[in-house]
Amino acid sequence: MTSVHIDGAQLRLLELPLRFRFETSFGVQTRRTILLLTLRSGGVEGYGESVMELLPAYREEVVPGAEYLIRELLLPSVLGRSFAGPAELGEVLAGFRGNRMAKAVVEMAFHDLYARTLGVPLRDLLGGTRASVPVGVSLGIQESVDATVDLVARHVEQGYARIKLKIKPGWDVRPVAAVRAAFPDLTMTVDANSAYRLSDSRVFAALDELGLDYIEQPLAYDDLHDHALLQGRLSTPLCLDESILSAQDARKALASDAGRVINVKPARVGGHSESVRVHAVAQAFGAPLWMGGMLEAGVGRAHNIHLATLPGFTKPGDVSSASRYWEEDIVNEPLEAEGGRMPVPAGAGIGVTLNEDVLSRVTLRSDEFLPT
Ligand code: OSB
Ligand code: MG
Repeated sequence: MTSVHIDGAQLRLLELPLRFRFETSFGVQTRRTILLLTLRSGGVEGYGESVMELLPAYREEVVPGAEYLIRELLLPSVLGRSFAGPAELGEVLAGFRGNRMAKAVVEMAFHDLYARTLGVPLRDLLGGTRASVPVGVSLGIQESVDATVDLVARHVEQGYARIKLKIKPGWDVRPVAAVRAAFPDLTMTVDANSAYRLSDSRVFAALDELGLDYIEQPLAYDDLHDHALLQGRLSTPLCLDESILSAQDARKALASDAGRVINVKPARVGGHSESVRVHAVAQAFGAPLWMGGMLEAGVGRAHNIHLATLPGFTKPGDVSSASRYWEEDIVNEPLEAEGGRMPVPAGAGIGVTLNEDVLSRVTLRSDEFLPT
């Protein structure tokens, strides 16, 4: 087993403007604030990108908290040490509770570093096989029903294999029914980001009639119990996103029928190793998976694509073309979908290189770390 010694790190804070205003039930995003971690070993580098936001809206973690933990706790506990693989590094991180998104920055950067040291694509290290992965697109809340139908039409033309519409109370059945009327055969889903309660039975009954592939995270992020009650009343499968932070969460959710589909975001569950365990649980239950997204820039997007090559990721993911999110991405390689599929970036590790020119313009802060 190859041992990789972490001999240096760089942590950058970036601010990247989105090409669109992204409205969900929990708020509006117009930019991403990103922690970009480089781990070094000899001449080799591995990269990790954060997904948490500035405010605790999707889950609890926030950028300043993650930055503090990465600097003061996570990097000091791995710098200057050798690991015989990602599992060994994972054991160190498992010594700290929660904060899975912060840990995932380090865990995923190490996966990339380790795969690049071995000279293999990250996909191979994770047990993936496919050369491309199925992709859909997640569309934010628009200002009118007409604007929603137009936006869907543009993305259908681009070949996305599934359209997901963000919904919130007051913006649900009307836009979704209009899109369904315009596109009777479209593979469609909705994502509520925890905005509803079990008592919103009229909305759920109406959505249940619209031929949705699934309803994503309708109820509270910490409430599997009510999701199970709701699933019992609907024929449309529920998909869990925010509720699943681990393979154990996935097991409990699937065993109690709180959902029948799982959105995997490696950053949400603490990284690739836990994602592979979530995948194994879902496979054991016969539940389909798909790759979620958190509006990632090129590093996070490349990580997600590699993980999505595992065989259980049968439904289209939210790893859409990078050019729809960014005027300029932080990596040199274009990550563009075609015909509803995203090709896996070729080469070792995650298969992308940093665009230092773009990075120099979007970096707010940068710090170097050496073993003490
Ligand atoms: O719930 O899946 C979500 C973006 C930010 C936070 C949460 C979610 C999302 C998306 C966008 O739906 C997916 C993407 O295009 O990256
Ligand atoms: Mg979601």
